[in-house]
Parts: sequence; C-alpha cells; structure tokens
Amino acid sequence: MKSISYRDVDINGGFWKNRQDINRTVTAGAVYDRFYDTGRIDAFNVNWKEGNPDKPHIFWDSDVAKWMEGAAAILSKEDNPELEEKIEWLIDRVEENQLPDGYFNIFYILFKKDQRFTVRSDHELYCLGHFIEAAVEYCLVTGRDRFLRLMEKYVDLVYDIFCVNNSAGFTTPGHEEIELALMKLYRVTGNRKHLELAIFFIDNRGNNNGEAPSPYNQSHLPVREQFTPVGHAVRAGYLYTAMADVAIETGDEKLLYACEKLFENITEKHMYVTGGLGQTHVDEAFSLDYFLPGETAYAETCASIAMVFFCQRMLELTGDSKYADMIEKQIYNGALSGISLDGKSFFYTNPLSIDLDNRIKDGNSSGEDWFPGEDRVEVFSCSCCPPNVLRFIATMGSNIYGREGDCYYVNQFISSKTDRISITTDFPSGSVVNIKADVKELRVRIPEWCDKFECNKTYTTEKGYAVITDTDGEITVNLNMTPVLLEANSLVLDCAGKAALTYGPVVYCIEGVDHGEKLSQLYLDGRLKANTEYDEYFGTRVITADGYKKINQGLYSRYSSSNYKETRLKFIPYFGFANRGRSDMQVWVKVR
Ligand code: FUB
Ligand code: ZN
Repeated sequence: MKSISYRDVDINGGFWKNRQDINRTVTAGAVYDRFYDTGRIDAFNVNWKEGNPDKPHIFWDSDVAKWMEGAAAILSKEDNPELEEKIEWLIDRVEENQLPDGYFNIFYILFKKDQRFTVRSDHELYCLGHFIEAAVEYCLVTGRDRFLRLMEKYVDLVYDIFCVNNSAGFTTPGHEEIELALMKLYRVTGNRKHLELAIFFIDNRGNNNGEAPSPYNQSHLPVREQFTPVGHAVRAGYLYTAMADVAIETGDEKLLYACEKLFENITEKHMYVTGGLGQTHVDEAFSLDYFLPGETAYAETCASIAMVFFCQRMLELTGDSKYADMIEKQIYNGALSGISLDGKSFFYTNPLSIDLDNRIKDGNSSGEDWFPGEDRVEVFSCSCCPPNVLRFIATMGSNIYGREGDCYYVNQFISSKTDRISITTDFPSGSVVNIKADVKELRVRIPEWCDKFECNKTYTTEKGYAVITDTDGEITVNLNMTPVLLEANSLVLDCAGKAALTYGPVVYCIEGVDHGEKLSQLYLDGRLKANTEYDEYFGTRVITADGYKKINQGLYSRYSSSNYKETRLKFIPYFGFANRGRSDMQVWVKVR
C-alpha cells in the first residue's frame, strides 16, 4: 500500500481541522519567533563572533530545518507570503554560506571548519538529514528546486567522503536521521547515489568499522540482528524508519523481519500506554523490559513522532492495520501531548504521573532525583520537539488514506477529502464515520480497541481491515465507543492495582485541578460507571466516573472499607493535561 500524501488530502472539519488551524495560525509563527529570539535564525548569517550572545549550537540547523519543513507543508494548503519569505530568506543564507564543495553546517563553518566529519557525535549528518527533508518538501510544495539542488550538492560531497574516499573519521552517523531523509531524496530524484548512501549508513551500523559499538546509538549490532529496541529512543525511531524505507525499496526480507521484531518488542515491553517511548532520562533511552515508571517517564515527543514515521513505512510494507493502530495511538496521545492546546508551548518529555509535592529536586533531597517537566514551555535550549510537532501536525493528512491499485484504504478517521474518497466524522468524540468512495474496493481499518464494529455494507476482514466491495452510496461505520478500562501486565510494577481509562484511542488522566485533593487519595470504581460529554476546551469528550476518596486515619490504620467515601472522578484526555496551570496528574489510577 502507498499512503496518499497530505498534499493531496484536505482535512476539512472536526478535531484535526481545529488542530491544523492552530498549527498554521499560531504554532508556525510562535516556533519561528522563539527561534528568532534565541539566535537560531540569525545564526544562518554564519557571522557569529566571540562576545556576541547566542552562540550557535551543533544542531540548531536541524531545529530551523524542521521548522522550514513544517512551514513548507503549511504552504501546500494556503498561500502565505510571509511564511514563504521567511523560508526563502533562510535558503538565501544557506546558498550564500554553503562552501564551494557543497558543505553547509553553521557550527562547523564557524568553529571547526578544518575538522569536518571527524566527531561522530557532532550531528553534522543529522542536520543535513533535516535540511534534505525540508528541501524535498519545499520543492514538492512549491515546484522550486533551488534548496533541493543545494542539498544535492552537499549530499554529493558526503557520498564522496563516505562511500568513495573513506576519509571521514567514522562510517555511520552518531544520530540517525540522514538515512530516512536520503530515502525521501531518492524518491524525488531517482538518483541511485542517494539510495546507495542511505544503504551504506544502514549497513555499516554495528559493523565495528572503527567506531565504538554502542547501544546508545544502535551500533551495538548490525541492523539485521537488532530485534530489541535499545538506546536513545529518537535515534532508534529514525533508524527503524529508514530500515523500513530501505525494505520498501529493495524488498530486503531480513530488514523487514528486524523491523517487525522491533515493533513487536517495543509495543509489548517498552512502551507507555500513551505510546510514550524512552523509559529513562539516562541517555533518553529505552530500558529494561516492563520498566515503565510513570513519574519519571522520558517519553520524548520526538520519539512518539519517530514511531509514527516508522509505522507509516511498516503500514506501507505490510498493509497490516496494527501499524495504523499505533499511528492512531500516537497522534491522539504521546505525540499530541507534546503541544499545548493553544499551540504555543511544548513538552519535551511526557510523564504519565505528576505529584508536585513529591518533586523535591530543588529542595532538601540529595538532588539526584530527576523528573520530567511539569509545564510546557515555548522553547528549550535543546528545542528539537517544537518544530517536529509543527511538521507532524502540518502533514497529518498523510496518515488518512492509502492506495494499492484499485483498492483504497481508510487508515484514520479524520474528516477530509482526497480525489476519490471523503470522510465526515466527529471522531474521536463521536463513533460514526461517514465515507463516500468512488473506488472499486475500500478497506476500512477496524481499530484494535473496537469491540463492536458496525458497517451498513457487507464486508469481509483482512489484516485488520473491513474489505468493502459495494461502495455505492454512503458507507457508514459505527465504532461504538464507550469508556474502557485498561490494566497493565503485572510485571509493570508502577501500574499494579491501577487502571487507565480510554475512550476509543484516547487515553485519559485525572488532574489535581479538577479534584482539589491529593490524587493519591483517589480510587476508581472498577465496575466503571462512567458518563461522557463533549468538552469544547479539549475538543473531545471528558469522562466522569464513580470512585472513592480515602479518608486517612493517621499514618497507619486498620484496613476498613469505611475509610473510602464515594466520589466522582473527572477524566480529561491525556493530550490536554497541564493546560490549566501546574497540577498533579495521573494516567494510571488506583482501582477498588
Ligand atoms: O540530539 C538531537 C535531538 O535532541 C535528539 O533527538 C533529542 O533527543 C534531543 O537530545
Ligand atoms: Zn525532541
């Protein structure tokens, strides 16, 4: 199956139209302005001098490149001369400052011109990767290829250095990203060198070619022998995406097998219920099987976005709905929680539990505790996530439809239109999805969380899709969503005796701001007596459910059910937490 690009899909109503409007009218400008304030834009003049503020950082280029890619995607839907001018200004600076042999990296040109490609961890190839992605997108959207040509020249240089002269100090990037970008480039240029270079970086990883094998950047083993996710979660996600990309292009069965195993292992042993990836702040990394502490979750926004990229490729490779299920989990939870409802501020890490009183890191503790941020902020010193969210929301349309010959796929339930199909729905608040499709065969995903999938047409099922051949008239699907309680495997110590409330794909949480007491005093009634109602502020439903408040009797007391007073708990969508001030929060709530 091939996904239909967001460029050919218009999201025209409902939840995601609202989020895209905010992305376009608020986020694009807000991220740019913060990058401007922090010197990231001015850095493109490549004239920073000692004594000036805002010394350029090794991967600022990538922050701005991601912004350019997101802005280009926004331009595909609407003329915006101001945005276009900003992108063109940045391209002018790249052109002006690119070295004659094609090299461009602000930090290296300023400070380490003679040491290019000597330090593996310095992100030169990572930055180039993001520039390539931006250049491809800008070219596809505007038809103008100036930026693309500049990057192709740089890629030619990298090809010579790595594949022909072997003159770099390392063979594979310290932070993956260029591999997937080269695959995008190859798909627009058709230039075999771009594919070869991507394969070179993938095949050499873990082969011990002079660089220390390290799980941190997934070079502990050759990629075809990697079945368990290790190391830095964003790096891993970008690598797995590129592995799947190469498998798509070359039919490499071993790569596909490794990707399938990695997906299985990630989702069965290493992922938070929100889709969050990165179990520990140490190395921003995957960790032991079933080690999923909520309060110290790393769950970087970029890692969830990388998982979406990986699943997009796996979905194309296999046509299996489980990858679209995972995309859905990420887009409504782990990735979406990365941005505030007003579109201006961001989480880098996404905890599943916050107890503000327990955060003693600044006070009388040993200072060794680490906790994720409790507030979203507008810009970070390491600001990879904000522009990633920008491009992720701007390109949301690419997740909705797929096609293979005469057969079309509906992968996500988002009000939208492409040439031969349209969807109208108020999902994820509502359960009904209306589809019009002028196609021979339509495959509609049956979500893994859906217990009662109903359709007004007869269908067979294959790989998690309802296969509909009578496509005349309107196709109406009812997903019959109700609140559902999830429990975790008992090996997840942090979740013992607790449940997480979901409604369709959306994971919910309780916040201190709605309860006025310590959340640790609250219990959910496991019989689940819940009501839902649409809430304008969150753009989907909130849920109230029966529960209990524990009345404490001193430090210890005899266990007695009379200590538990009936109360109602209010659940809000997890993606919306921390929007109403700093507050305690829990996804996993104790059950009795
Ligand atoms: O190193 C570049 C990016 O910054 C990584 O992907 C993020 O985890 C953050 O460390
Ligand atoms: Zn990030």
